[in-house]
Amino acid sequence: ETQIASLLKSSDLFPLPQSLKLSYGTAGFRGDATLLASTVYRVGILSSLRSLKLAPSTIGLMITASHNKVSDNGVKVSDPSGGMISQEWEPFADQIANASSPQKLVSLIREFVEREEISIGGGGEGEVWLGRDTRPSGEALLRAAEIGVSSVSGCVAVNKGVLTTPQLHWMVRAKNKGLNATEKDYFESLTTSFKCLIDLIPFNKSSGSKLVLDGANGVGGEKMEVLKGYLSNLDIEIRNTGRDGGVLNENVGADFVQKEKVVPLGFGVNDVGVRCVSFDGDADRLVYFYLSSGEKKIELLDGDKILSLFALFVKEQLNVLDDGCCRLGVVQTAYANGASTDYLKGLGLEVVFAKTGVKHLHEKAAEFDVGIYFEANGHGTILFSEDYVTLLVDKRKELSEGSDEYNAVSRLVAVSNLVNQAVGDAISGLLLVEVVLRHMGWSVQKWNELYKDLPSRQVKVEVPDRTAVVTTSEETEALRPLGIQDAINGEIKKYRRGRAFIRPSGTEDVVRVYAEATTQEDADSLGDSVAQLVK
Ligand code: NG1
Ligand code: ZN
Repeated sequence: ETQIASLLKSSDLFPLPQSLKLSYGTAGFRGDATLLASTVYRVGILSSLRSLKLAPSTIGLMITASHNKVSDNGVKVSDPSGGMISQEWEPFADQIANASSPQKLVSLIREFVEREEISIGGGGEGEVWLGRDTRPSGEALLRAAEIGVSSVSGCVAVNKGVLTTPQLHWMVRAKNKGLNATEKDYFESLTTSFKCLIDLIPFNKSSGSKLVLDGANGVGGEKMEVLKGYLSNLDIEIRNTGRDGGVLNENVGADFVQKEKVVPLGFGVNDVGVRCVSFDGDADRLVYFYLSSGEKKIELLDGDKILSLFALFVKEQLNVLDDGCCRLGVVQTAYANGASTDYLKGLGLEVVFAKTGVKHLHEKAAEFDVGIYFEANGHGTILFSEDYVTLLVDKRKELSEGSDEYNAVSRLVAVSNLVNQAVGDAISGLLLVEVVLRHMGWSVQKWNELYKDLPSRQVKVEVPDRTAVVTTSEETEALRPLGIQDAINGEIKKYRRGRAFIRPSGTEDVVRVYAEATTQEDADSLGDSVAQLVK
């Protein structure tokens, strides 16, 4: 009863704004920051319950709206593994976020606690680690989260300050594994494995040509500056750190660069030919690009191309080991450029498709010994199963130091330490791209030639009810409205290498149309005619 009184009292501090309807969606709750205090407070409560349910365990709560505009904010929860919170808890998240009064909120919590058999007020074993990006609204929202967390008795909130989303996930994962889990440990783990990979490059030991980073005026640029202090062998210039007056995600960052295919602010004619990379606002996505002429248009190396580079490198090591028993797989979504899928299949790789949203890709990648996943927008990582890493470490003991096999095993183990095993991470992704390019002796232009993207086009269609569109599990075919897929197929048939699909967005109130063909004109025209069918 004291627990209930405490919840009623604290929830009075955070009334629900009228007309707010929230859904946990593909990437947590997001919206205008001024409306989110009650939501974040409630997610604080949920995180505490999650921690008690899985006791003893630490849960992560991240305050960010990623690539969205600076006046937005959002909140998402990390499970002890460092992955997104189990999808089984999403309906409860939706319910409490939308509960219309403190009484309603408390009764929902009460029911849930009973059903899930969560024991509250026991030994004080609940712990939630909080992080936020650089948004000005983050500080106050973090306080709301702290109040939510500690209103559940026996739970403590630990403020970890400004972090990238993947840093918080990494730290939560490490903590639950009983490993060193500070931000410094994160940087040390990355730099140690990066140096190890650089030392394993057969010939070229040069520090490579200069890389220029667009930090999206967010947390990523700031953290890369810290990391730079740990590294002597990475020549990197960091722009759009947010300190020079630029606005978060405004005409900068990975989302802007990938969607608009033009240079971000702060880049121009002087950068022609230079290798450049953009992070998004919370540094869980990256895309590379370069300027081939003095114009604004860029050559984009998106998530698909990063995936292809990584797959090639991992495959090369496995070939050295002649290890037929390692199951290497890659996971893409329907948005992956068809040319990338052809390329990957051409390498003899197993390619599987998942629904949009990294939690779906992550799940499928985890089924392999080594599973590589990327969304075209630059969010992805490489997952190594624990059994496979153990096998590699054991195998290395039998190999003679310096042999090709020994080096290949060492590279794979180092990659498993470098690449964030919890979520996609722009910082570790950048380090691995830099390693692989130096290993291959490739320029960014040479990397871009792995395959040529098919022209594509995306259209957003506003409809009265986007849930009227229901798709197959891989989202490549529409089951509903009845008959629409036949009509889409009819359009596709008119184009050489035509491909198109529709799906309801998980983050916006629209139906998305994707179209691809051999010329831009054809892709545009296919996209437009499919959009007409949706209207
Ligand atoms: P929706 O709105 O469900 O298409 C978008 C992106 C996803 C993912 C999520 C989360 C596209 C086509 N979709 O999802 O890849 O990043 O946002 O941020 O880019
Ligand atoms: Zn992001």
